[in-house]
This record gives sequence, structure tokens and C-alpha cells, in this order.
Amino acid sequence: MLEKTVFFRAESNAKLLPQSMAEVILSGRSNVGKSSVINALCSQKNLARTSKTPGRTRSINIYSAAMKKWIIDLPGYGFARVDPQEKDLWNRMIEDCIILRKNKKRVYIIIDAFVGPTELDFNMADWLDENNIFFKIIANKCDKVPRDISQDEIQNKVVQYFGIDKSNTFAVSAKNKRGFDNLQTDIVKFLNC
Ligand SMILES: Nc1nc2c(ncn2[C@@H]2O[C@H](COP(=O)(O)OP(=O)(O)OP(=O)(O)O)[C@@H](O)[C@H]2O)c(=O)[nH]1
Ligand SMILES: [Mg+2]
Repeated sequence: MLEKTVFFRAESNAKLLPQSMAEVILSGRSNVGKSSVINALCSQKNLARTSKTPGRTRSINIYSAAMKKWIIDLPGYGFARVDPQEKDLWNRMIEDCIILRKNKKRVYIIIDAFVGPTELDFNMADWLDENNIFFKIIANKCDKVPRDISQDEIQNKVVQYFGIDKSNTFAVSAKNKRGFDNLQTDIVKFLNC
């Protein structure tokens, strides 16, 4: 389904991006596994560059799942070690990419299933709500959660925390490539590819 996804373009100014027909945008804190989730989603090892060190993705990275159907990897929010100027640039990149572009889009916020949602994640969700932008939540790194806690329970927690419908939550492990069936189906349906 998404195996044929290819790298399309990296851009730091969202205003310069051409129009897509539909796009999914993966956002989340630095190091939460956004780029790893893209690789697992597309069943490819090295499509998106990942790193142990936070702050790896520094621009809007666009992957093309089909003609003008995009999967977008953003820099992480809240990475303390980038200098204030760069932080401003990152925030602008994220804001412009999500708000300015009026095309058909869906945002997924990726959170750490083990750490749980942080204040930054709630801020992101509130900000999307304020701007009337629909989002879904992906809890990644489920392999770090004790085994007696099921995927279902993780999703229930996300529902409680964010007050969203369970159908809009996903629990995955990019490391173990688990839990991606529903997410793949959801994204393919949205992109219509
Ligand atoms: N245990 C575990 N580690 C993961 C998982 N997904 C990603 N990681 C690790 O988390 C680290 C960060 O992964 P990235 O995919 O680069 O994270 P990112 O959110 O794109 O990070 P930035 O681009 O810096 O914002 C890497 O060391 C990954 O191997 C997962 O499901 N489980
Ligand atoms: Mg990244």
C-alpha cells in the first residue's frame, strides 16, 4: 500500500511548497519516533532519517505515497538544545505547514506510549483545536510499555487524556513494527491511494 513511497522534497519554508491533493502530517516531540514511524508505515528501513539524538529532522520532509499524495515528517517540537532562533524557525515551519496550507490534510500527533503525553503534547492538541484542525493520536514505542498492558489499554488511556474517539487513536511500535495495520489503512483511506 505505502511501500512505494519515495522521498520527494525537503523544504524549510512551507510557503514555497506546491499544492498536494492530500497529505498526512506527522508531528510530535523531538525523538518520539516520527521518522521511524514513517519507515515502519512504508515498510522501508531508510526512507526517513532517524537518530538516537533528538533534533534529527530539521526541515519539512515530504514523502510521496502517490502523485501529489504526501506523508510529511516535521521537526520535533520542544527540543531544548536548539538555539532560540532555530527554535523560532522550527515553530514557524510547523505552524506554517499545518495552518497556512489550506489543502486536504490530516495531522497525527505522535506521543511516547511509555512516557505518556507531556505538556507540550497537550499544548499541540489545544493549538490544533483552536485552529479547528482535526487530529488523531499515535502512541509509539509501545515495546517499552510493560507487557501486561495491552494495546487496547494504551488506546483507552489516550482517549481519556485527549477526549477523542478511540477510532482516532493508534498504538504502535516502530521498533517492533507492530500495530501498523490500522494506521496504514487509515492513512491509505485518507490519501485515497
Ligand atoms: N524502543 C523504541 N525506540 C524507538 C521506537 N521508534 C523510534 N525509536 C527510537 O527513538 C529514537 C528517535 O527516533 P526518530 O524516528 O529519529 O525520532 P523523531 O521523532 O523523528 O526525532 P526528531 O527528528 O529528532 O524530532 C531513535 O533512537 C529510534 O530508534 C519504538 O517504537 N520503540
Ligand atoms: Mg525525525
